[in-house]
Amino acid sequence: MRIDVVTLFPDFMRQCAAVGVVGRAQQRELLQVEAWNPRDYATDNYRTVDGRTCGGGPGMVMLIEPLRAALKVMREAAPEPVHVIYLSPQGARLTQGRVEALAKLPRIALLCGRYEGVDERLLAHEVDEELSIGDYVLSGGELGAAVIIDAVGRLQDGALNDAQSAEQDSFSNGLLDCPHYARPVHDALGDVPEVLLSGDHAAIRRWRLKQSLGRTWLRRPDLLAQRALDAESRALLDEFRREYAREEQAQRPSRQNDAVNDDRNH
Ligand code: 4GX
Repeated sequence: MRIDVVTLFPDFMRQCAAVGVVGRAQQRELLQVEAWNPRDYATDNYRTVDGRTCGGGPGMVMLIEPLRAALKVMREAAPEPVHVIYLSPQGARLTQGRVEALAKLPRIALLCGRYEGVDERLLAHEVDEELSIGDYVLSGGELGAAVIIDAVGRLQDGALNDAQSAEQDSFSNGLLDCPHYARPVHDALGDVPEVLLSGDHAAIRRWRLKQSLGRTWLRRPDLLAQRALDAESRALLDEFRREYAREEQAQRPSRQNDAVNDDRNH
């Protein structure tokens, strides 16, 4: 897969894509990340890329012309049509489902805005999709682009080792991940749960699924509401909830969590 980034900070984007799993994916030629600087396509002596907002008020807007020229050269270097994504808080929220779909495309481009954003006419004509990485305001689209490159890059076939396999990730099955432990088995911070040392693979699988279900129920009940559970999962979650209620009663006789738990019990 190839990802083109249109950004005023091409070196930063290249460095983001050079580390860890994603950097290795590039070395293995499973992924290619290229950056294009609209400043290189500005035509005036000052290499201007921004202008005052029409209608007045503070702030600058990225100009059509340098972005259009950069996108044109980028598109001409591609044998196939390129799916262009603009990063902004006005976009649809990025999800693992969307990441998985993007990871299957041969080529995407990420358009990074700075200042107050990009001239709306360029967005209307050049952008296929607007995505947000979350409900907060960044100073530019580059960190959003880095998030997409990372999430999509690690899903390229051969990028992950077996041990890191993407199937066990949080969200790949719509649930949060279970807890993980390594040696030592006994430590001042606590012991590794006994079932994980039992060698009983069926019991370990059930324990992990139960923890995933329980954590999702405790921390992200919105995810559980979107998902129909099979009979085994329903039984495991029931077990988790009964154990949790028992521990809660033993440890915290206070009533202050009743409202929260009432919520979860529906
Ligand atoms: N998820 N930003 C875009 C420029 C901008 C300003 C106003 C449109 C309107 C962001 C996010 C994000 C900061 C990128 C503002 N564009 N990107 N930039 N949240 O906050 O992706």
